[in-house]
Amino acid sequence: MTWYLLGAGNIGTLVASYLARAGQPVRRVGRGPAPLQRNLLWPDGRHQALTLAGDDGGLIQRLVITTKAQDTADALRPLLPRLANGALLLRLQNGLGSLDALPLPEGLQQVEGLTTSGAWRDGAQVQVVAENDTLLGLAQGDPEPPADIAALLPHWPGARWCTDIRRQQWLKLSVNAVINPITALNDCPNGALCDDPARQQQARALADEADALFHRLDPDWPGDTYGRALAVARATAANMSSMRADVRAGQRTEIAYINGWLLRQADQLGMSLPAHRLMVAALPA
Ligand code: KPL
Repeated sequence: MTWYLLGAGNIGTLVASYLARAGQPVRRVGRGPAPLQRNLLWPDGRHQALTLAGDDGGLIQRLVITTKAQDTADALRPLLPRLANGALLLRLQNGLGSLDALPLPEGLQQVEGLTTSGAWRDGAQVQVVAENDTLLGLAQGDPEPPADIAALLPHWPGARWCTDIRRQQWLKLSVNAVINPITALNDCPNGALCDDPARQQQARALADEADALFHRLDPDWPGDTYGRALAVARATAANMSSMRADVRAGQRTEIAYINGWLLRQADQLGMSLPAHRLMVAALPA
């Protein structure tokens, strides 16, 4: 069964290389019939030449979504007539809710992924920086992966099936909702959150509001978003957050799918999250 790939960026290319290793054919979708050549290089010197076949206009029964959250609805909308009922979707992107506004067909199996693997691209060369943990799971918490995912996992270093993906996504989102907008607005590296009292105060307000919301959504929410955000900021001190990179590049940010997602949940519960609302208003969506 062919997989289609929406978003042949760095992570998309990495996933395509695992699919190729697993013997599952993969082609790009929505970018015309021309194939795409990529050469992946690993830090230990290994390399893999990858040819991504172009779009054939066929029925989509397997789809990997690795576009940025803010680009997803526009990219996927024209493809909806090709999406089969019961298709398998694998979504790997920052943020939540990127598919919410789309009239998706019935019975989709939507596998959600979280990864901290990293790669960067120079022309056709994709340099893999790190293959870290990748969690894949269904929102319903199914104990077993769909067959095609089970067949893929052994070929994907660091990947494992996860039965509480939603909790893991919320934990990551809560941290991103603190670090990303503060670093983007202040044009500072992640570590700058740890040593500046004004930024710490901002971080505290965002973290406390996120915890209040998640406690309403899940009484077992562990809290301490502030502590977790600071720990991640410290561990990635020299990094440029993805939102800061988008702002610097003059692009739309993921704000509507990180802090904006929190606001949409809060609105439904009649809660106000003023610190997050400020961030949503301040950053380009
Ligand atoms: O996920 C990230 C991002 O930049 O989007 C963090 C964890 C903040 C690392 O930069």
